[in-house]
Amino acid sequence: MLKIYHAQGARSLRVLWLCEEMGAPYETAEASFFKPSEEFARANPLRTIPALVDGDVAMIESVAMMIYIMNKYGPTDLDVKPHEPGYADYLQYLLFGEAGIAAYGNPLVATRFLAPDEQKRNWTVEHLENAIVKRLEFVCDRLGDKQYVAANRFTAADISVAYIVSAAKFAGIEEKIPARMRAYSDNLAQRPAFQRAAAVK
Ligand SMILES: N[C@@H](CCC(=O)N[C@@H](CS)C(=O)NCC(=O)O)C(=O)O
Repeated sequence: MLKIYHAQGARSLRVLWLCEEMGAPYETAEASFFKPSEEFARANPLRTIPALVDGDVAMIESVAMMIYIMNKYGPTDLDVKPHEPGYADYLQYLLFGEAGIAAYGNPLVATRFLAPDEQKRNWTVEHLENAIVKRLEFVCDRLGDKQYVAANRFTAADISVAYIVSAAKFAGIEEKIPARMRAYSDNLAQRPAFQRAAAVK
């Protein structure tokens, strides 16, 4: 069975949400930044969350985990196939959710919680906040009045992109999330699978 090292609010939410949508069986194990268990440190020597163990497979990248689970435990409509309209958008947003958006949040979280007080509002923090907002505005422009980022249906790309709204409070950018982005994410948050995943401690 899939074992997902998880902490509430961390990117493991993406993986749990996907499993809940697919009905893929999984168990969670506690992952802590501050007091990593030996088991978690073995599963992910970088100690970033999530980590995934499936038999002798071990993974440390949340979007790659989603792709792995869809391919291994699918088929699922959360995935868009090359012959389907929206395939290129799907791939782009699936990766953009992490590489183009959430990754910018890590230095913000670190600076907010770990930097000395006089360095908490530095040039880089402002630059990263603006970079995230600019990218969210790009997503909002492309969304227009659609509910989903690709293929006119709910896909793993939505899970990838929407994660930033759940993480915004840790990065200190809650107030800066564009209203359209919040509406998009609020709509997705009504999905029972999201609610089950978000409730996992
Ligand atoms: N690209 C990785 C990023 C993982 C990551 O940075 N997770 C955060 C929590 S959501 C973390 O562990 N941060 C602590 C650190 O960077 O040391 C993924 O998508 O899984």
